[in-house]
Amino acid sequence: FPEPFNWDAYLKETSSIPASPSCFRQSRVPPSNDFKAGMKVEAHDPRNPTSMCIATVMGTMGMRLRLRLDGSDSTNDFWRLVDSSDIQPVGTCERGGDMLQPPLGFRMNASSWPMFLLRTLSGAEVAPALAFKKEPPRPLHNHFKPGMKLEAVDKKNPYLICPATIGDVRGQEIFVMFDGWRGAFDYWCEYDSRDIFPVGWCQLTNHPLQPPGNSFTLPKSLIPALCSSGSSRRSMQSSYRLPHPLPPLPVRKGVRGRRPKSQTI
Ligand code: MLY
Repeated sequence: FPEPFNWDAYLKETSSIPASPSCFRQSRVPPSNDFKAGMKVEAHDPRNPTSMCIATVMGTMGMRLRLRLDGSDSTNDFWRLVDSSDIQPVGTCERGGDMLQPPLGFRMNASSWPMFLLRTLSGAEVAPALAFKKEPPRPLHNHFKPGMKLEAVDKKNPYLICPATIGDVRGQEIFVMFDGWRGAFDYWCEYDSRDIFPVGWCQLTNHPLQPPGNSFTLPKSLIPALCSSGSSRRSMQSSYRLPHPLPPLPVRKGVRGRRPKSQTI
């Protein structure tokens, strides 16, 4: 059984510092999650953001909602925070004189959309207006610096939030690197992305936090030292896309069991 991930110990082991909460577009005191599975909301279609659709809350995790657009298939679920400006109460669209749209890839004939919508909404439980929270303002500037730690959504597996490190900063953009995953899941995003959180956010909001992976790539400069300490040459690999300062070294005793046999250490 994996022990729960402990940020304090990890920050110490890696001698790193967390990005200040003031860097993030997240509320200091996270709002409650008053949504329930089955409730209907209006949501921007992630694949066609100008159109407003009807979505069903499929589940909740911490302050996040797993949403599915009504009339689309189950393979395009997406996640939004309860204080996301991408969601609003059912009826908002119509009150503003706009029309709800079928999702991209609507699984029926377009002509059946009005009837589908009527059926979808008749007798449906809609999320109460009070469940929707105001989106926090964006910080005025990008305060992130390379090496700072954070918690970030894995965009390839968006139900996961994982420990990460700022690898680079360019203007309004930051490079998010997932600790222990050798770059495979890293991405650039805006500093005010809603998918990044201060250290401790998962614990605060009761959302699971993945432990770091156990694959690391070492800079060339450290390879001779390792060779002499008995590692085989095969396991060596030159560095790529290393952040400054360097990512944590994989010397966490007993956290993830033995090293994998692969090229990783
Ligand atoms: N099954 C997936 C999970 C990877 C998750 C990586 N995140 C946590 C950065 C895979 O191994 O591809």
